[in-house]
Amino acid sequence: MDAQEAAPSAILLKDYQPTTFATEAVTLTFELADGETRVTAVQQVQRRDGGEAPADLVLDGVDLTLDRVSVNGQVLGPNEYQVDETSLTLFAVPATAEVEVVTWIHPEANTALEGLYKSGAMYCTQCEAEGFRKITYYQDRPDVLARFTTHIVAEAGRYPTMLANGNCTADRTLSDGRRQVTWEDPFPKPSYLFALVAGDLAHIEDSFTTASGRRVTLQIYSEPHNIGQCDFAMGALKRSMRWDEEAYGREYDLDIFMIVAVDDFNMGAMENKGLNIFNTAVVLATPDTATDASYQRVEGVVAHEYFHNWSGNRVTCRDWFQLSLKEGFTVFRDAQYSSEIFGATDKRIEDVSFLRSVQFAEDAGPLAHPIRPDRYIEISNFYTVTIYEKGAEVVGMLHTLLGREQFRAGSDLYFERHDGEAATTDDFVAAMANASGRDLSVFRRWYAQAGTPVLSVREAYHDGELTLTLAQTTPATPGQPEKEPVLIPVRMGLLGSDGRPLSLGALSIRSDTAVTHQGEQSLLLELDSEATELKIGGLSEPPAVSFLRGFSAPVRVDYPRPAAAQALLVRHDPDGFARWDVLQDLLVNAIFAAADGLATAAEQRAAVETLFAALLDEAATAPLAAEPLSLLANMLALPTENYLFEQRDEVAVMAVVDAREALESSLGEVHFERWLTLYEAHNALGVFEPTPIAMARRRLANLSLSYLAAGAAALGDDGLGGRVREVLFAHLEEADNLTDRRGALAVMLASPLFDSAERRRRLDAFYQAWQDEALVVNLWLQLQAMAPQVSVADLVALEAHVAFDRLNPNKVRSLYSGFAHYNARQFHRLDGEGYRFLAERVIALNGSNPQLAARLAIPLSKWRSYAAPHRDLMRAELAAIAARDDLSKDVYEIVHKSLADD
Ligand code: B3K
Ligand code: ZN
Repeated sequence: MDAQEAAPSAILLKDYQPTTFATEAVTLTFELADGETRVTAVQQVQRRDGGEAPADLVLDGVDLTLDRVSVNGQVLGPNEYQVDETSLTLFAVPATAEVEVVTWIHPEANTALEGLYKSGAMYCTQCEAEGFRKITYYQDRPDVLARFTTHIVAEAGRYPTMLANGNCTADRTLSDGRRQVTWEDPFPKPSYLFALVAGDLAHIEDSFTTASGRRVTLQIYSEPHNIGQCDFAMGALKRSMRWDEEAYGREYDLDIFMIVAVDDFNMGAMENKGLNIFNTAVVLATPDTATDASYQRVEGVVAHEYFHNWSGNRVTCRDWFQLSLKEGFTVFRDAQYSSEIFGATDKRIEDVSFLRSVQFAEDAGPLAHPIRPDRYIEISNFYTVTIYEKGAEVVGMLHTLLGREQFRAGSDLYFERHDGEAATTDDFVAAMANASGRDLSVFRRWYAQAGTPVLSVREAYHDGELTLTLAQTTPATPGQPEKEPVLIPVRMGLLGSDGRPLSLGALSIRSDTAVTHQGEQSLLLELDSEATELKIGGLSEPPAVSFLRGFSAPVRVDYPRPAAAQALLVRHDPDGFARWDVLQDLLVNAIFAAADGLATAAEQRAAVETLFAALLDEAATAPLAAEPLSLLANMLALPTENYLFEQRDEVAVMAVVDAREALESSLGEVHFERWLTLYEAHNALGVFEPTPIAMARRRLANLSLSYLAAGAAALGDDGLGGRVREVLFAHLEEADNLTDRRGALAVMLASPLFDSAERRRRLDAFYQAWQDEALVVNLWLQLQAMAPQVSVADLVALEAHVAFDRLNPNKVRSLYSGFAHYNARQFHRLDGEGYRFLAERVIALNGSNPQLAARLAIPLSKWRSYAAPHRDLMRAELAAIAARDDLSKDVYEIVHKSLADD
């Protein structure tokens, strides 16, 4: 097969056509047995256009062994149908017909974890996006909505737990002694929401009474040894159910809602109707097995999947180009929810950090695509930060522009109009436009246009008047050389030189674009053209401009501001997000000044040190409350390496990593006593609680530890070094939770205060203590993969460790992605060994789990943003993958796009 022949073809949005036949109902019978599972699918199909003539019915199917197919009870002969690698075509099917298809499948050999597969001894499914076609021949697309009945048949006693979507309507013994359990889902749904689980599972149970008084049974299932770790998720589920009623008027609709935790899962979780399936990593949580970040993730993902019951299931997507319709909206909803639970500023900073380091990078690289793409080769590659996180930002901008009440009216209208339908992103925007009466035609460009807009801002002050000149451009992205202006909502305010916010009502504000007051101290500016001016008169001095508060639009801002104004904003801006944001900018510039050897580097570092002194003093006197402490914990953390890399073209990796470390050391050194005070004030809080205040305090304590270690090493004082070592040992040994253990271990693995023998001892002891907890062992693998001195040989040794399993995505991500995403020093080694290690793993996984392999390759796709020799070494590895003729569509698409136009 030559490469040309092998090139998979793209699916295009413009080719969308509804199917000829609707599938109204389907009854599935699964006969589960070792080695061979038989699936019988009986489908009621009907021509959509009311026509009476017979027509061909095309069913999707992959990796299936067809046993027989019949139409209206007649088994078809060989010339009445045709099978190929991806479909089964039945010729001349009557306008209304019952189609029965019997297939054989092999779940135990399914390592791709799509369709029906086994995780340990348990059978489970993952059908989104196109997994159902690996179960039976079916019109496997989201705009075919059918009522599902599922019979699960297996040897009695073998699988005490047998679950599917909907309500359980029968449980009986068949004449041959096998057990048959029946589930019926009254809500028509696309096949991607189908789910089945069979195993010997434990469960916890609770209930929830909906606003209209219906009692819903809630169950969480897991393997028996994990069942003690499900209570937190149950609490999160009940909180989410209440919240969706209150915030969006959405009630749950079945009598039962189930979550099943599985170890082997490609993603986080899946919103199958009434039967969510979760990766154990986002459902299990106890103090010893989950970090604070994991607790937050469990809360957020449980909510996210639950919220999909409306935004995704009741109203689903017409086609996969509309994926952001359900994902962007649901991420926005779960972020609103988590903001209420954990604190709005903290959540916003976390989300924006992620967006700016990962999504902006994607949008600036060869894999850039709009939130509503118009072509794909493999849809699994489009579950991206752009579809999810940028999609959520776009929904968030609608919320900002419309305001809370009109946004809610738009959401109500959207659900009312499209309940039970498969909709488009256009439908969503139309509902928002209709409910608010706003013209959203310029806004819609966000859906079709890729790339991150750059907003340039220049300020001038004369005679009591501030003029802001604003201009937007969006850089070209693959396939989109020309861009149009988009509608950018900018929230802003002004501060006087005393640090007080100015009252805007008393000032004269003029602009050729819409400006609205949001309270006394904040404006909302709507930029919808390439350039605009804002004039604010009646000022008594040049103000400090607090710009893009709360990150009101997903744009890059190029706004050179006077240093004094920046320092003032860092200290006094009432918008916590803006304080953090301005400080990030100062830190980024200080690090790059050092990396580039600029003459101003020392001065910039000194300015940062002065600001840190003020922030550390603020921390010492701040009230013991979550909001101020978590903001300070965010502000005192240096920008991540990935965020730094994203800020420049042709990044000289080691110079940046060194400069970042040097800044950490000098901040640790000059403020050593302050860090110690901060550590002592917030460490060891007594009994563990997963509350926002306790989390903020643990963050401050752990952050202090890393500065203390860096500072002690920089000071080169043996006495201080010894003291910090003891503090770290105690932190590790006395911890009653995984956050603190992880914090101490991570510092030990990076700090020169520890030698390799000491590190080994601590790692071994940690493994001994937690070897039975898979999630903790994964964290142990990841910590080692991230350690700055880990060698490729060490990684290979870890692959051979009993704790590793190449078929388990969590373990693969811990080791390989931990290394490629979070270990800049070793991944970007100048001998190219880090890149080769990753590329070889991509090739190894290409056959067993294509989805996972494709994701693993993504760090290499960014080769153009690094300086030589990195870029050439990375490209060579991509080329080596691309040269193979056995690539899955998933990996093919990523590597070929990454190399395009080269
Ligand atoms: N909808 C699923 C993602 C499925 C991914 C399939 N490759 C999880 C979520 O976004 O809620
Ligand atoms: Zn989702």
